[in-house]
Amino acid sequence: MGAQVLFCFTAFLVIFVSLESAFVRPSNVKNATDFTLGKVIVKGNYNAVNLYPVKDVKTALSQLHKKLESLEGRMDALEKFKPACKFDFERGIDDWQKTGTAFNNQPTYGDNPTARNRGQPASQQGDWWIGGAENRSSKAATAGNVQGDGPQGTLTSPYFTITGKQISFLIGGGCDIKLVRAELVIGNKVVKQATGQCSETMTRKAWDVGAFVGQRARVKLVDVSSGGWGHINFDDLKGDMRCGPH
Ligand SMILES: [Ca+2]
Ligand SMILES: [Ca+2]
Repeated sequence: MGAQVLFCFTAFLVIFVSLESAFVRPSNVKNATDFTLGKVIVKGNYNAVNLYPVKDVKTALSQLHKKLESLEGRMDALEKFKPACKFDFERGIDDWQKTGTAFNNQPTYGDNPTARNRGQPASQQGDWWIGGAENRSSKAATAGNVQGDGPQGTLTSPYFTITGKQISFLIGGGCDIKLVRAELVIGNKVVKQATGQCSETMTRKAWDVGAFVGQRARVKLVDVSSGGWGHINFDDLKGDMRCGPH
């Protein structure tokens, strides 16, 4: 009987020592189920998972971090291959968003002011442009038709990202910037404005946008006038800008 007790005690001692050596707890273990690996807190029954030395985990996290940085660098590199933004309305108003009725007939085809002998050529880029007072939304429509200054509304571009110092555009129509204008909008803030010269003829204007590199922006055409010269003309927005979600 004494020999049996001694055998059982010895067997228990061997098993206990084996278990303790198999599951070495880190010094910062507060209880049997939680422990930390650097800043990583692992919760649960760690007897049921594989344990790795802290050094290995830190090495693995460092390698993962480097791979993520490399991937981010590649995505930045791909960004440079995206085509630059250009809004010239040669294929319609694209994804520009309308409110009100001022821009219902847009874009306008051809030099419609000259077609009605206005004496102020539109000087548009290509065949299509935004002519706030015009009413010629197809080649087949009667040349020279107008909707006049009465309608009011806005026309807002899709988002683009500013990538450099300058964007430019053709602008004409009214000349009261309080009533008819183009705005550069970043977030909900208007950071630049421009208007025409009380002539249907568009001329190129540029905005210095160097302070906004990397920011998402939109251009908004505004017409809140129904009086004389209560319209805005616009075309060929281009420059240091890229389209897309970034
Ligand atoms: Ca055009
Ligand atoms: Ca108007």
